[in-house]
Amino acid sequence: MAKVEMYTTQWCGYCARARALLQRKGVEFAEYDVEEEAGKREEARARSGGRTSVPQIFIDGKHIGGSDEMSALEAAGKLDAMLA
Ligand SMILES: N[C@@H](CCC(=O)N[C@@H](CS)C(=O)NCC(=O)O)C(=O)O
Repeated sequence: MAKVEMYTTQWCGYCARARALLQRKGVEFAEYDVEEEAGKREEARARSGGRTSVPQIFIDGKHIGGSDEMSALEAAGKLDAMLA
């Protein structure tokens, strides 16, 4: 099973959407709240090449992007292979 990491906030709708997609698939993921956990906002920005929005999603250390990008991978039928 791939290692999935997601930088989020509690109130963000895109985060809720990304969370729901992974949960629907039964995928476990580590979630870092950039508002609650010290240093995580800066870490997310550094790992994502400067992006400031949440969520920022990583699969096996590879930057996937945000919720829209993960949904696009799902729509293209590519996400399951990355999560396997
Ligand atoms: N297209 C992005 C949109 C994400 C987005 O707009 N997130 C908002 C919070 S719900 C945000 O972080 N805005 C602040 C910013 O862009 O710096 C995605 O699908 O993840």
